[in-house]
Amino acid sequence: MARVFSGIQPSGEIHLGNLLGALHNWVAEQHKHEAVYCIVDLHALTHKHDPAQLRQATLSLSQMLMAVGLDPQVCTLFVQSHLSEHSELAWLLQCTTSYGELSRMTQFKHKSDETDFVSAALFTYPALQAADILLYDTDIVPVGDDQRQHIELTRDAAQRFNQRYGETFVVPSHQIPKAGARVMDLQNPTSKMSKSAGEGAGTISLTDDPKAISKKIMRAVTDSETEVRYDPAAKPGVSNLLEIMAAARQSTPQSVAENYSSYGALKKDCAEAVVAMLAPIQQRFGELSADSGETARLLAVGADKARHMASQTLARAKQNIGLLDGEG
Ligand code: ATP
Ligand code: LTN
Repeated sequence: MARVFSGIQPSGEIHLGNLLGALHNWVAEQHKHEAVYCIVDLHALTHKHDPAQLRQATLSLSQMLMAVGLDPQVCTLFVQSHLSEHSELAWLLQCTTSYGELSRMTQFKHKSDETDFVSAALFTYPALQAADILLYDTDIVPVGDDQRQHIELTRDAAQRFNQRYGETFVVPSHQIPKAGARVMDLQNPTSKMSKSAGEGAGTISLTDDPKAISKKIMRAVTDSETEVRYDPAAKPGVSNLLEIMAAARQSTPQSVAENYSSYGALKKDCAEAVVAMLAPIQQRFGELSADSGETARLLAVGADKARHMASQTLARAKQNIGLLDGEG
């Protein structure tokens, strides 16, 4: 059976882009394949953070993932830092990934422009991401469009390692959804909706109440024309609303566009579709957040399952790269 792996950072409020670009696919994949999902708290350390907030965000993100539909009985759900294997393999992959490759990553260029302290780990971030993926002999990585380049780098790193040191890793492929792969900021529709940049009028958090959701969508930036048409280059704001509706209704942006002749009607229906989609998620999230003890227990079970898979791959990689066996 094919194996699916993906990760999400506990770096801020989880938003509509995360849901449509990644999590919907995660939920569907858990029933089709063997699925492993990781809350990548080590990745969240690459930028400025508050320690207490990070701990809380990790807990509440795991509850939100379950509320969205991840079932810890069906998939493996765990926290990255609960396993030392991720950091260990990341070092081996830093040694088999070049400075030039890492320098070409657009996420690094973008994030390093936004901060005054650029950590070394922000630069080597994709090697840790490659370790996450390769540890689980992953075949498929469901992600949003922004992660395409990181998955390419993972493939290159796996192939290079295999060539230099013998067959060690499965070479994975990305899986990017047709609608919702790149949800844009509602106020700035040429930038992606983002956790770290978010929490303003341009980002819909999965915990926003119906009033806030409607307000944000009704105030979304569009353009000075009136025609409802899917054309992301010429009409980024309107196309974003069409994408969101298409993803919420399992349709295509082009066919959604055919039903509208005014921006007002499109916005109203888009807001309704988003509110209806989030209502059951918010209710389950409320229930799950009431029992943090149970969440911690489920995450510990997830970490045990993950360790069982990851330790075998790490041992193989250490052996093949030439490290002396320390077991005696
Ligand atoms: P940050 O802004 O802090 O980088 P993020 O919002 O990009 O965070 P991640 O944890 O990095 O969130 O990503 C989790 C998943 O959500 C990834 O698969 C990513 O591709 C997807 N994703 C993130 N933002 C969007 C978006 N605007 N549209 C579609 N998918 C997205
Ligand atoms: N870099 C990703 C988060 C991430 C990830 C992963 C995604 C870390 N490890 C492994 C897929 C597979 C991001 O910024 N969205």
